[in-house]
Amino acid sequence: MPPDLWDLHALMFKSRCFEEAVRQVWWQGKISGEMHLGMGEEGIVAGIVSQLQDGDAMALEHRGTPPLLMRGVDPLALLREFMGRPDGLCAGMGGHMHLFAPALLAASSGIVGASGPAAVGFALAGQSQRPGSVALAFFGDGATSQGMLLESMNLAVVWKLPVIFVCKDNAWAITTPAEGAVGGNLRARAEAFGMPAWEVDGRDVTAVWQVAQVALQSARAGNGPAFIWAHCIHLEGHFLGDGLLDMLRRPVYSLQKRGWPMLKSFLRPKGALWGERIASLRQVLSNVAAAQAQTNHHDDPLTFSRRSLKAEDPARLAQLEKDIREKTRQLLASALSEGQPA
Ligand SMILES: Cc1ncc(C[n+]2csc(CCOP(=O)(O)OP(=O)(O)O)c2C)c(N)n1
Repeated sequence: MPPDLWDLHALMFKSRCFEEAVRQVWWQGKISGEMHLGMGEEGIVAGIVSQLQDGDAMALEHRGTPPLLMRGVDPLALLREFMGRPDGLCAGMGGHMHLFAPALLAASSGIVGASGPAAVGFALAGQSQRPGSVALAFFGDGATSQGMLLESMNLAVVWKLPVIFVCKDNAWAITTPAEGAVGGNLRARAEAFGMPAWEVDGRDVTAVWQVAQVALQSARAGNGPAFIWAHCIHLEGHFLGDGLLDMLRRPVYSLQKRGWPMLKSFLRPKGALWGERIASLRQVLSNVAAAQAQTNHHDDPLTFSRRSLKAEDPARLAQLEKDIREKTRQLLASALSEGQPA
């Protein structure tokens, strides 16, 4: 049966609104440390997570908020966690990167590549304790050459483990472009390990859903792991306050903060040759341009789903989004008005 785009859009939009609220709280200084959002990845996450069943597991990386929300974690517990509160999902000790929802068999880690071994562990346990279940491993392109991830893929094939390896490829690992760090073709790599692999446009939630359906069926039937390579963008750059995006969004502030140190190092009497300095400066400018391309709303998965739904029933779409916005507003208000628990 084809997926219901209304349901998938609602999942994606809930996640988007929640992360917009998180962004607001972070800029207010009420969340300490870094904050990596999944804005731009929702098409990939919704297309896959919406098909999980009881007993399935998720091993997540530093962008764990959308999958956890879509799997049903209490958003208030998540927001409290990010704010470091003792009544948060992990008693305020995990922050946004190290989350654990035992009832949903979901765990995240900020160690790049660690979702591979964690998913293999989930799948190994699932094979004997929850036959027919699967484990997801979500990771970015920056993790694809990590030894532990490649070892996990190999082990999953050898032991025929029901793992779905999902690469959410935005073509960047912080400021390192994938073309300078990832050799070969990721689909061919996975196939070389002996697992079926698909490449899909992560902006298109329906396309992801369809590929994931085949991958999940295969893993549940005992055929071993599968690999999904999905392309996406990150609308907020690598993390909130991303320096490259900041140069575009707050040029005056950025010039004050970064312009003078950059000029000083550029003009230093000792150091690199002039040609190298100019090349470095050019590299920074081209990274800023690339960061802007990452935030192109034409590539937003919500723009994609909205286009189809608007054509079908604009009033229904407006109402759906209004309701979700209102619920998120109430959630945020209640989180911000709470005192610390005794
Ligand atoms: C083992 C390890 N090395 C380096 C880092 C620092 N680090 C955090 S996020 C990141 C980039 C990850 O890029 P990617 O996997 O493509 O995910 P994205 O942030 O683009 O979603 C790096 C290098 C880390 N957390 N863990």
